[in-house]
Amino acid sequence: MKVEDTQVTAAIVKRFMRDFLDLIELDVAVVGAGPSGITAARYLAKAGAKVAVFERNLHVGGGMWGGGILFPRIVIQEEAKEIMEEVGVKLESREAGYYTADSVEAVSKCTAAAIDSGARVMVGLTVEDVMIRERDRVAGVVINWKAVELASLHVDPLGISAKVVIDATGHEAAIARIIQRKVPGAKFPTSTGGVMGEKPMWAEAGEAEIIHNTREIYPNLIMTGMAANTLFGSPRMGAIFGGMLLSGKRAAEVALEVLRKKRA
Ligand code: 48F
Repeated sequence: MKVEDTQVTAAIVKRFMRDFLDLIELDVAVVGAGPSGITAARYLAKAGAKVAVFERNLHVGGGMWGGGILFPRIVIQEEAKEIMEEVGVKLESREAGYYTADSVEAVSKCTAAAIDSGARVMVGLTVEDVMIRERDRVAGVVINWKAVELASLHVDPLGISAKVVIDATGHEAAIARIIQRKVPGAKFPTSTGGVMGEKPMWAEAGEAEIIHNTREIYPNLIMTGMAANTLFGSPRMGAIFGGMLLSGKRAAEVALEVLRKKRA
């Protein structure tokens, strides 16, 4: 078979540019491709929303790949069993209510299902800022290559518009922190009005609080996953992932509600 190097170049550039141009105006931009972000993206795409996930690493999966201390197995509770089964993850149960899964299988199948549902997953891109309109409304994300950030190059970023942004950045709650830093007077519905920071590990409390913490905390900005617990000062929970999956599903519901209100 004849292979022309320049044709390979042209095919990649043309395909990437076409795909990229198609996502510069989104219904929902999800920041972070961990379990909560990927799950939110799948439910949103399934419901017909135009959604893209921006992940700074080249790999997806966030903290789910490594299981507990690099034992690549994760625990899921009964309440989230269905979310794993929908994407075909095999679950084992030795004790009532606790299921285990292979974390590599879980990340791969959750991601494949999100993409098959129509979600776009962009890797190697850091969300370094947000776009704010009318002073207090999130209107999109500002992206740059993580490689640019690592090399400390002075390169300007690009803006992507989104009707809703989901902060699925895990322990950092990076998007909420950007707003706290850059928008004077911004107040979140926490007891301090700011990002409270996660509390020490307590799986039961963290899992119990995460769904309540999954909500719109600033116009058009929804928190999900560990970022939601970091915002509201709830505990972390270690290698149990039911709450992350349920929070991702809930974030998609909240985002669809925000989109519905905008259309009405
Ligand atoms: O940390 P992560 O997996 O978040 P999650 O979905 O799940 C948390 C669990 O993995 C675990 C846990 C279980 O009980 O507590 O920690 O809440 O995934 C967050 C993803 O966001 C990316 C980061 O690389 C990771 O893959 N990320 C963080 N900040 C940015 C970002 C950013 N500014 N731009 C793009 N990606």
